[in-house]
Amino acid sequence: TTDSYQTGLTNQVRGILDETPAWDLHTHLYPPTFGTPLSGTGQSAADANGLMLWGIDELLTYHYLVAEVFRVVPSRVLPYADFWQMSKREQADHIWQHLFLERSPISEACRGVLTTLQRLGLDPADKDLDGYRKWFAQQEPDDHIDRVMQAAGVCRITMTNDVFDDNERQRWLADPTVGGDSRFAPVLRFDALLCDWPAAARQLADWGYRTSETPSPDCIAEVQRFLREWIDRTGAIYCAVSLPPTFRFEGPEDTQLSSVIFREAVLPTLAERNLAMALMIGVVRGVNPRLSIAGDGVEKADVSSICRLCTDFPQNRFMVTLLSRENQHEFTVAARKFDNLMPFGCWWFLNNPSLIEEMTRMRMELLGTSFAPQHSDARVLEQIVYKWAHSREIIAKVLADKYAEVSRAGWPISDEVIRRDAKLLLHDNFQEFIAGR
Ligand code: RAT
Ligand code: ZN
Repeated sequence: TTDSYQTGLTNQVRGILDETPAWDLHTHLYPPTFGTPLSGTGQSAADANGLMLWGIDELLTYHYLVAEVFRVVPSRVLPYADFWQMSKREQADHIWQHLFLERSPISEACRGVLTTLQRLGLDPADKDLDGYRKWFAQQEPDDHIDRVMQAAGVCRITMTNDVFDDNERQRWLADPTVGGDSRFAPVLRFDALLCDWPAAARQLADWGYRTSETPSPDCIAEVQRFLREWIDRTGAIYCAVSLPPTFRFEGPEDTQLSSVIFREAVLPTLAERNLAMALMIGVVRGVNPRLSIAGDGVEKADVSSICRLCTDFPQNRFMVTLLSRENQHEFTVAARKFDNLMPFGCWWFLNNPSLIEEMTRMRMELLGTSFAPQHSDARVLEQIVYKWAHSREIIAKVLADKYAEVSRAGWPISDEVIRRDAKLLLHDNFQEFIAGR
């Protein structure tokens, strides 16, 4: 029957997708060389400001869950400042109590913790937070990364290396080999250059670059020198910024300082180095600043600015993801017009099953297999397990529907065909795009 044919096909596609290694093209994860705040048994002393976040307390205090717990225990009851003063462990206890024990953990971020525990071989039904803590404390971080990548089906993790984050910057300066773990690919991130040029100009001047608030040709040359030095130091495979919904690019006449920096310093340097530029557009920072990193929101971005960039800079390649659902159709159509534009991922507030399905379906219908459907945006190592498990399931479902449609039109689908397409979607489209092929 058609129904059992469809079920068989979905299982076949799911099986192949599960076996196909994914290159996670945007995360906030780091190898142990950047320091790890949770010391396992095999590990030297913990580094309180270490950047490699992992373990159950980090999973439970993910900023998505911080936002959710304040809906249940409002700041009228537990003031924001009191929450932020709690230790990580106390925050985790609080979130576990209110979002997992006293309510059902059905939000995507809660469910993610369950999937992660389960796929690491722990039993969510134990509801034994201290038991989970013991298990994580027994893991040696370096081996644990291998195990987690295996469980997630991820063969490479892409970092976000923020040059304006002092904690991270110092680590690159102190140890040139800090980024040498081949499981992790570096990405140079510099939001401040495009979001707050006057502040960035002062910072660069402090670091010894001859920058000024009004970008003269000399200043542009200095920003280029800064970018080249950090591209070389990190070995970045692409460069990235996240931008507010108000971001506009209006061509050569645009006199906004950040546009001048983008046009004259950033894009020419990237073209010279053959590096793609990732733009993540639509975040409104600090809608509720008292929630700190959990307090950002979303608004619609301007797709015509992306088209303008792709037109004016044919020597550059743009990887783009937009945070607003309302932008997705217009943006996917834009991707049909520009071969130097690669749509990627279902970002942040869009990383929910219903929206992933809708976006993936639309992208396949408009772009075939020529896009990068997902990235994890993981901040805590083990999150790649659930983010990829949940997304693979949806990508499989949509892909199977599409295969069923073409096979009804007489086009044969085989394991080999599915394997080829899975590899494109989870790995090769991104790899080829950043390589400039
Ligand atoms: O998804 C997130 O965790 C956000 O907080 C941001 O990191 C966002 O993904 C970004 O890269 O700016
Ligand atoms: Zn991110």
